[in-house]
This record gives sequence, structure tokens and C-alpha cells, in this order.
Amino acid sequence: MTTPGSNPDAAAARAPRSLSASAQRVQEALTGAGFDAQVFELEIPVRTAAEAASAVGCEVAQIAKSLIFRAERSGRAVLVITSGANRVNEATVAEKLGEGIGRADPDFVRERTGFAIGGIPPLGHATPLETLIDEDLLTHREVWAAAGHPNALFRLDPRDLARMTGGAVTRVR
Ligand code: 5CA
Repeated sequence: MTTPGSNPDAAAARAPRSLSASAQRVQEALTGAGFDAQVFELEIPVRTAAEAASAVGCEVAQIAKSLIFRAERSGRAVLVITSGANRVNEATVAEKLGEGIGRADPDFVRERTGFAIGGIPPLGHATPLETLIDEDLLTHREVWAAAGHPNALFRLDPRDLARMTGGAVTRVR
């Protein structure tokens, strides 16, 4: 006879996967906001869109890169979530925001997002971020985003990016 809950394989399948603290924060932000996405951690870090795509077996265009810029006049932090296949055109973004932008330095990124470059997630940030979402991401059925740590990712419907960030879907190229 099998006692319910005594099968070690079933127990392992149910056990919460162990996540690093920063990835766990993203999982909690997702769950708390009503999204059922599951954060998971790879054995190896994936610091670029190309590495992430090859690790999860998707197209590089399906990686949602989270890039932080600093608005020049207001000093606000701007999150641009772009397709791994695209390069953000700072002039295009500046025009949408009504002020110039520049690449944020690592300290600014950590201070405003609470995370280090290489694992910036689309949600769960330390401070509110003005957010723009690359319209090209919406051409995919599913995309993958960083989850707070270089080894951590989650899969989502790209339409959820707008819901979880309040960001505008627009052209950023
Ligand atoms: N974990 C991976 C795959 S999801 C990841 O987070 N990729 S990413 O593209 O979203 O974030 C890495 C990006 O951070 C790089 O593409 C690069 O644009 C940016 N970056 C790297 N170094 C710096 C730096 N010193 N200052 C600002 N941005 C940087």
C-alpha cells in the first residue's frame, strides 16, 4: 500500500524548486500580481539574449531583454523591454519620452530596479519604472524574460508584459 505523500518522486515533483533569493522575489511578484508563470533557474548563467535562447531552445527574437536607461532631464529610470533580435534606438525612445536618454550605469540599475544587470526582470522592481515594450515581441506566441538572476528565466505570453508593467507597446527600433 502506498501512503499518500510517501512517494519520493512525487514529493520531488511537488517540492518548491529552490530559487536564489533574487529569483524568488520575481516569482513572488509574478504570483502576487496574479500571473501563473514559473521562474526556474538553469545550471549555468545566461547573460545575453543569445545564451538564453540557446539554453531554452527558442529564437533569439523571443527573448525579452530588459534594458535600463536614464532620462537625462528628469533623471527617471526607463525600462525598455525589447526583442533579443533588436537594438534599441535611443533617439526613437527619447522622442516617445519627450527627453533624451542614456545607458544607465550598473549602480543606477541596481538602485532603481533592485537587481543586477544580466538578470533584470520585467516586474518586481525597487522603484516604479517608466516602461516601453517593443511591439515586435507581440508577434510571438510566447517569450522568455530574465527573472532577477543571470540563471533565472520565465516564459510568458508577450501580451502579459503590458499587463505586468503598465508599459506602452511601441516601436523602439
Ligand atoms: N539574463 C539575460 C537573458 S534574459 C539578460 O538579462 N539579458 S538582457 O539582454 O536582458 O540583459 C543584458 C543586457 O544588459 C545586455 O544586452 C546589455 O545591453 C546590458 N548591459 C550589459 N552591460 C551593461 C552596462 N555596463 N551598463 C548598462 N547596460 C549593460
